[in-house]
Amino acid sequence: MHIDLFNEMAKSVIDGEVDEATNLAQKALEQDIEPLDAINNGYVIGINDVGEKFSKGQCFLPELVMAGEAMKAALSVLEPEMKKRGTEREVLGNVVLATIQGDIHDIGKTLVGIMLSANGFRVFDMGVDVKIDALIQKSNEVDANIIAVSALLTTTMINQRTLIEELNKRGVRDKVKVMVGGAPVTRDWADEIGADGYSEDAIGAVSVAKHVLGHN
Ligand code: B1M
Repeated sequence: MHIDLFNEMAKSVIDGEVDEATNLAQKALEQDIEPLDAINNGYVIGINDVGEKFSKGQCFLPELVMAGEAMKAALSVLEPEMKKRGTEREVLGNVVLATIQGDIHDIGKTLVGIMLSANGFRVFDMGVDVKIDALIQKSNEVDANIIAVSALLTTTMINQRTLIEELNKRGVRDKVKVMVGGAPVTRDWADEIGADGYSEDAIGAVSVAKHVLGHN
């Protein structure tokens, strides 16, 4: 059922075709296909394929970024319709996402956000250079299950530690899991600072997020 259309959706993401992804999402609505089916059977297949290829070094960053753009374009057509129909996806958890204080690198963090939301997490992307206090406030406000922080500089990864220390100081460390990532971040660093999860890439961040919340 609708297999050809789903395949075209996956391909539009793999090819990074924003207009095509948008058109196919509109076509799905015209054909009365459930938006959730279009997302799960079409676009998610595409973004996961590109994510896996990227982590194996089989495709380049611009392809991943374009795939993310196509995915976002399709979701922007389908998600409002899902809200109207009351068929919103099962939410696996609320994630407050940011690049940590002092750091303005955006791309990796945004890809992590795309992969997490494509796979069922509700992501509150606070952008870059986000102060620790603001992260904790947002986490309280949206009752976050995970605070996910990216750092690209050896000078800013230290703020991932400060975040965890601050959560401890405020007595809220047990209320939220902390995931860390970014080019200079390693599993050893994550263990040293007491983070709950670490992934070296955006596709891995999905399984780590599921794992820390006990979804697998
Ligand atoms: Co900057 N920069 N940069 N930079 N920059 C690096 C990181 C650097 C390694 C370049 C170098 O010297 N070789 C170096 C850091 C050195 C260090 O500390 N060890 C560096 C520097 C020094 C700087 C400035 C200080 C330069 C200056 O002004 N003197 C400055 C920083 C300013 C600041 O932040 N306060 C700066 C600025 C910039 C630009 C603005 C020009 C630009 C960013 C544009 C933007 O983001 N919109 C930029 C860029 C593009 C880079 C490089 C070239 C590429 C970063 C990138 O986007 N990678 C980078 C060199 C490099 O890494 N090759 C470099 C692609 C992206 C997909 O990968 O972000 O690693 P990444 O994300 C991956 C994984 O790490 C993981 O998943 C992603 C996808 O698989 N991941 C997570 C990321 N976050 C995760 C979170 C998770 C889980 C996984 O869970 C929470």
